[in-house]
Parts: sequence; structure tokens; C-alpha cells
Amino acid sequence: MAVSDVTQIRNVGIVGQGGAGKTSLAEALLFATGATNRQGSVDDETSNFDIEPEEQRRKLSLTSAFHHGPWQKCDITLVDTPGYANFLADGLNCLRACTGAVFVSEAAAGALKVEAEKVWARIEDLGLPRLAFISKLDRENADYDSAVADLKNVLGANAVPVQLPIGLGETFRGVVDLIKMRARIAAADGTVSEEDIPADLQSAAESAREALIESAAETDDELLEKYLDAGTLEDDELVAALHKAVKDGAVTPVLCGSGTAAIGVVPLLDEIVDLIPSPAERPAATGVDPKTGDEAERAPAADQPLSMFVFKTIADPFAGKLSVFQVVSGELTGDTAVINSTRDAKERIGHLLKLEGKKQQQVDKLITGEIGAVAKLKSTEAGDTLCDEKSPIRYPELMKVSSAISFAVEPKAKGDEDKATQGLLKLADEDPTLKIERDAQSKQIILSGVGQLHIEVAVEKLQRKFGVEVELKDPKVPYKETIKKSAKAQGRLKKQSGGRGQFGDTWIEIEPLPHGGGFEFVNKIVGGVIPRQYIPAVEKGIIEAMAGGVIAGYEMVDVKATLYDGSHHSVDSSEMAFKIAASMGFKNAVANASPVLLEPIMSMEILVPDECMGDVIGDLNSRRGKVLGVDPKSGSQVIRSLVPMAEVLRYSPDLRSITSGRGSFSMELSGYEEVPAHLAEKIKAESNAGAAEEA
Ligand SMILES: Nc1nc2c(ncn2[C@@H]2O[C@H](COP(=O)(O)OP(=O)(O)O)[C@@H](O)[C@H]2O)c(=O)[nH]1
Ligand SMILES: [Mg+2]
Repeated sequence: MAVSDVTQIRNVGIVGQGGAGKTSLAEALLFATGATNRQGSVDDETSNFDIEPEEQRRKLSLTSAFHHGPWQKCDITLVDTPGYANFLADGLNCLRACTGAVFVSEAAAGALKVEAEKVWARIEDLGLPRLAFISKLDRENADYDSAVADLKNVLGANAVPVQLPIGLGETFRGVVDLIKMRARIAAADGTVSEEDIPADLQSAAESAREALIESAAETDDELLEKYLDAGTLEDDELVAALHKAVKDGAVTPVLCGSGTAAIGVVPLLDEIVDLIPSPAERPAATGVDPKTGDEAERAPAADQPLSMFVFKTIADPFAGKLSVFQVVSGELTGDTAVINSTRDAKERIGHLLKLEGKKQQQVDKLITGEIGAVAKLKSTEAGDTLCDEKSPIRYPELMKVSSAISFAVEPKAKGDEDKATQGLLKLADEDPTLKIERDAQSKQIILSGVGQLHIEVAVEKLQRKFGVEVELKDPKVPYKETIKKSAKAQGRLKKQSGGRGQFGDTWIEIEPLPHGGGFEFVNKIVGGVIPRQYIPAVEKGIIEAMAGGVIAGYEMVDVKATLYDGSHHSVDSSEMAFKIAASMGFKNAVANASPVLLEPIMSMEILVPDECMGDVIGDLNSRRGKVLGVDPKSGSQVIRSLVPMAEVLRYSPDLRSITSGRGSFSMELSGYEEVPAHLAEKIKAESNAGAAEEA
């Protein structure tokens, strides 16, 4: 359906932890709008949202997917997001383009995991209006009340039911709508019939409606007064009050149902239209004017200058590289010239597309708020702003995710290195959490990502899309080197070989910089003992020596180097000679500056059942881990700890066996610390052996 007005748009992120039932719910919603003629299924590999073979085979979402359908007078775009830790970032970034979220969790006590909390924190950060949907009420032992209580206790949500389930498990057949005070029963053909509330639910419904009215009116003094006076509110007053409370993120209305059994789906569509705001009601988008650097903003309105935020790239097998964006302000028609204000480049927008699962539909225009895509932009990447050249604005970039794990990638066929690198770089285009580097020392291709599963999926895609088979070698720990003391040393190169010789002579002092200080270079040469044109070569020599490492071949960091003396030769000196001399001087100085190795330290949150806590902590201690604290969380414990990366490269399988599969964890880079001396010796020996083998 083509919409003509911004008030008709709802962009809804379907979010929550993996396995909650998001994709199944999205399929049911899509089918109910009539956009698809049968309900897709995760389990049958017929989903319109889990499109990639890697997702279908695993029956879980690895990347966000989009489709849309008409409901009432609106066009609802569904953004189905992944919920597993390794793949969260993509969905969290897509929420920038959403006007609201449906937070899905299953009808069971203690089901919420770290991922659910991360998603919730993001919703809070963005001030995103949200509804909660408790899924899987058709399962045996489904527990609606506990799930609602967990939303409050675990997430701190101001959760208030707007529905009660009718029947549970096998007998689950519909919901009580607490606004209309009617039963809405799902029929087998996907439609909904309205009935009176079953007698046995009448009194529960009445008290739930009262609680609903109270929390809706709480945010509005006038309404509260009226309610206290009259003892009740009209339905439309209640909807209006709830709409406002949702818009402000003050209340989370809770709905319920089943995606796979298509129950509670039509009522959810109704509430998406009624309660989730259109882009017009969202705050103006803020950014900066790229010319002046001043803060700038765009109201979500058609009469504002055109601006678009590109939040995702998709490598489509047919259309090529698709840039997925939201029209933040103004109106976009096909064949338009814009600028990329993030990269200061011109772009030409060709055909406009709306994403419909694995397909795209061409459209004539996209209005404010709409999510669309365009193929084959030249210089645009995810996170960029595209806009009217005459009124430029630049929006904040996407969230960055630090990688937690690295593997060396080795092609199975010799000579496939370039093909592998090119393919991986293309995959990284689509997935900014994937990083590809060439290790300067070992010449290996190093692939870094959020977790082991993330890397494994990337390798599968590499084979499917680019026909390169690779092997993953032991993950490499990115150690660093630094110094602990100041030291001075000379670096002198003198070579006489037949004709012209090589001469450079430098005296360098090095000092430790505070952690994160990087590199500083100071030139204190006076009287031209080293001519000015050679100074940059000295700096370059030191930078190269640092990059290649001095004690174990790892990058050296946090050093200040001062060039304070030296000498030159009028014929034999050259840039090259000074570069080499400086590098020698720097290395000589490092030898006397108490050089040490630094190792990456991971900050980990491990969720374990009570009875496994002792074993997990004992195991952490044997990995040189520091436990920072333990917090109870809905029947489990969250252990917060700091552990050296080298000790947790393959933590997943170990935690699985310690906890019989019931533990889960997330980790991110926290910082660098000095490697204990006895381990440092081992690392140096291994690295030097490796270097000798290479040579
Ligand atoms: N019984 C039941 N199973 C469901 C329901 N929703 C999802 N599932 C199943 O739970 C699993 C995970 O569902 P999926 O939609 O992929 O969850 P997602 O990871 O949140 O997208 C699949 O095997 C689904 O068939 C539901 O409402 N009822
Ligand atoms: Mg999914």
C-alpha cells in the first residue's frame, strides 16, 4: 500500500532475546495484514524474515529483515531483528529507524536473559515507544503472570497488561481486550470474532482494567482527576492516554498470544496502529551541520529539506549492494541527486525500493518516516547520512561493537588468499561487526568478530557466496607491547658499499605514556645536527618499529619518543638511512626501558543457575579471572568478572559442559593489562619461534 501521509506510517522493531518467538510473530502479523498469502514458518524454512540459508538451517535469525503490510489506514513495516548475543548489534542499529518496538518474551518464569536486558537498555536509551508481547501461550505450562512480573522485576519496565489470555496451553484461543472489555477469539482462518468476556474471567478482567486505567491516567493529572471523580474513563480517553504514555515511553502495555498458532495477532496489529506513534509524533532528529559543525535538526515533516539515514547494507544476490535507509525528513523521489554528508561525496539515487522479505518492490516515492532501499550507491556505507545538497545535515553514526574474538583464516586451496580477503571485505560491508586485517608479522588473514558462532557463520557465507573454502586456525590474542621506564639510546647506521655510503645517526629518548596515550613524537634537534628534511624519516622509522613490535612482534603502544641529538654526513645521509638509524635507536632504547607485554582483558557477564555458581567461579579462578560481583536474577545468578582474553578463547563449550547447557554469557573488551612475567616469557618464545619459521 502506498501511503501519502506520515501519520499512516508505523515502523515496528520486533525485538527480544533469541528464541522468544519474534520471527514467528512477525510472520503471523504479516500474514494477517494480507501481505503474504500463507503464514511463513521458521521451522519449515519458509520464513520471509529468515531468508539466508545460514539462518534457515539453524532456524534462527542472524540479521534484521524487513517486510510491510497494510492495517487500517496504516502501512506497518516490520523489522524482525536477531536476538542472539553474537548478532544483536544489527538489530539494535535498525531501531534508529523505528517509531516503536514490540518486545517479545515467552510465557515462562525466569526466561529473560542478558540479551533481553541489552535490547531493553537500547529501547530505553533511544526513548523508543514499546509494547510487550508475551508469546507461546499455546504451550503447556504457559505462565502469563510470571512473564509480566519478570518484565517489571528484571527489566524495570512499567508493564501493564492490556490483555488477558483466554485459556492456556492447548485451550488457549484468544485474548480479553481490557480497553474494549471484549473477548477476541482467533478463528482458524486468521480472522477474529468478538464475544462477551467468559464468565470465569470477568472479575479478573475488571480489576486488570482498573490497574490499566490507573497507570494510563498517572501520566496525566487532568485525566487522573476525572477518573477519580467519575470512577472510570471512556474507551477513547483511555486509548488516548495510553497512546501518550507509550509515546513518552512511560508505560509498556502488555499483550499476549502465539505467533505460530496465530492467536492475539489481529489485536496486536490494532494496538500497533492505536498505541505506537507515527514518525510525525517522534522528536525532531538531531545532527550537525557539516559546514559549520553547529547542532542542526530536522522535524519529521514533508516540507522539511530531504534527509535520509542509511542504517544497514544488504548484499542482495540479484540487486547487488542495497543501502537501507529511513527518510528522516522531506520526500524522496527516484532519480534524485543527493550528497553523502558523512563522506562529502555526491550520490545519485536510482530506483526506490521497499523491502519485502527477500524481494523488493519498486516505488515512485518514499515519504518522511518510510524505510526504503536503493541499489548500487558508490561511496555510501551503513551509518552515513544522505541529504539535500543545499541543506546538509549529518546524523550520528551507528553504534560501534568491539570484537571479542579473532581467528586466523587460511584458505584450503593455495593461492586463494586474495579471493578470501576480497570476499570477507564484502561480507564486512554488510556486517560492520566483522573485521578483516592482514597480520603484518605473520601475513595471516585475521578475522575478528563478536563470538565464535559469528565467525563460523561468516566462513559459511564466504564459501556459499564467493566459493572460497577456508580453515579457522587458533584464535590469536592481540597482545600489545609497551615500556615501563624512560631510557635513552643511540641508533647509528654507517655503511660503505662501493659507491655512495649510507649514514644516519640519532639519539632518542623514550618515556612511557599513560594507558591509551598512543604515540607522541617530539623533535628537539637544534643547530641542524640533523637537517630538517630528515626529521619526518626519523619519526617514520620509530612508528614502523612500534608497529612491528620490539620484544615479541606485537604492536607497541603508549610511548613518547624524543629525538634530541644526532649527526649527519653531507653526502651519505638520506631519508632511508635516517629511518633505519631511528628504528635501531628506538629498539636499543626499548631494551633498557623495561618493556612488557600487555594482554586484552574481557569483561564478562555469566548467567548461571544457583547450583552451578561454585563450579563456574572456581573455573574462572583457574583462568586468572577476577570476580567483581554476583547478583541474583530471577532464580539464577549473574557473575560479573574480568578475565584475560587468552583464557576464554573457547569459553562457550566449557561453560556448556560445566552448567549442562544452562549457563550463558556475554563478553566485551574491557582494556589491557600487563601479562604476568612467567607467561610473557612463553609468549615471547612462541612468537620468536613463529617468526623464525616464517623467515
Ligand atoms: N508453541 C509455540 N512455539 C513458538 C511460538 N513462537 C515461536 N515458537 C517456536 O519457537 C522457536 C523460535 O521461534 P522464532 O520465531 O524463530 O524465535 P526468534 O528467535 O525470537 O525469532 C521456533 O521453533 C518456533 O516454532 C509460539 O507462539 N508457540
Ligand atoms: Mg528470529
